[in-house]
Amino acid sequence: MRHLIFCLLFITLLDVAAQAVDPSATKKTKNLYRFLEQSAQLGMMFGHQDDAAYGIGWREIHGESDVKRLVGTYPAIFGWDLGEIDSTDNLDDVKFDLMRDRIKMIYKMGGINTISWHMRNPLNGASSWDKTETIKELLPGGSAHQAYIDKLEAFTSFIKKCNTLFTKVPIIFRPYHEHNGDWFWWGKGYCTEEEYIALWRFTVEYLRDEKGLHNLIYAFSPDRSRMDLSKGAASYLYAYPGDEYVDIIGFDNYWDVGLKWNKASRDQQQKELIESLKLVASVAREKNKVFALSETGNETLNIDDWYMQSLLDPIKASGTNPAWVLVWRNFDESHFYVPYEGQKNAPGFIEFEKDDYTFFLKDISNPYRKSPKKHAIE
Ligand code: BMA
Repeated sequence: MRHLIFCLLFITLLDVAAQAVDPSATKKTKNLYRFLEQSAQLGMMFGHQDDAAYGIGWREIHGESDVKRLVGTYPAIFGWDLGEIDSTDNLDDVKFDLMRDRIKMIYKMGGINTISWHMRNPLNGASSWDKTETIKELLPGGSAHQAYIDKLEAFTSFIKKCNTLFTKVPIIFRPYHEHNGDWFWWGKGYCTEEEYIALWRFTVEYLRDEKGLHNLIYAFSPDRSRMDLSKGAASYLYAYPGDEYVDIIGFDNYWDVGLKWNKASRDQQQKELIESLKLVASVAREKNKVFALSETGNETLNIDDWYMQSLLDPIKASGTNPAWVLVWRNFDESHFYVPYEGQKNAPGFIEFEKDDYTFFLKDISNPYRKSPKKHAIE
């Protein structure tokens, strides 16, 4: 009987399981996607940008991690950025060779890698914060189309260098993030919705169909500060590339968790975090996609009990089950998002890690295997 129930449940899950953008995705990539979907039903993975490359007071030490220093385990999700991919170091001085080695190491220890891309403007070489109207020039026929192809070639060669002897390491790729904001050259105001969509689709098709990369999971991530919660899904879906081109319905939310420009009370911000999570999760549900809080954090963590009260409690209260939450990088004592020993949010972060709902590396079993051990469906 128990066996029958298990089979029925499994069939039901197969039926409703989200489909990845790449039908030819490698088995391990499909398994990872399934893992993200299933593990979200049980808890939320924690991620940290550049965690394995540097932290407060250290750089490039193999095995080191600010998260591990404090709680004894690594994050489950490791964020990386490919800005300045055509050079030897990324925009935050992470050597690409080191990044490649760490990505493989993380894969081997059963962690998950996600890549964002603060891409320099292929049209004029300026930084990603450039405000020149660009995208139309990157599309086929545009004056910088070849320059854009060169970027995608550099991307492809980096992704291939992350392959191990036997595996094309699955990676969650999150390009052109926060595009509803006006701070990047791919943002609102510097291109039309149609152009943004065309660039996204061109990119997916080029990497998947021309370059044969079948180890990518594509994440879409607008910014909460430019979403009008009263407008519902439409405000999230600005320049949405389409269900065939997106695997993860994510969003970046620094706004409702104590950003200095948000003058609303803490209470009000908690309410709006809950509302924003519900809104994006409902889009994900309707589209049958995995939902994630792709970036959040509070720079320098001066707010009391930030991890529990500003982040975890509202997430739990929302009942939305994001697959993961990723906080930004620990550069130095004036720009960090994970506390260090002695910092006032250190005890709260330890509590956050101990909570049954949060998954760090020690809490997940191989996410690339068909039936994850700890997360077997029973
Ligand atoms: C920002 C800051 C910058 C960094 C950029 C890309 O939020 O951390 O210092 O260059 O992200 O990582």
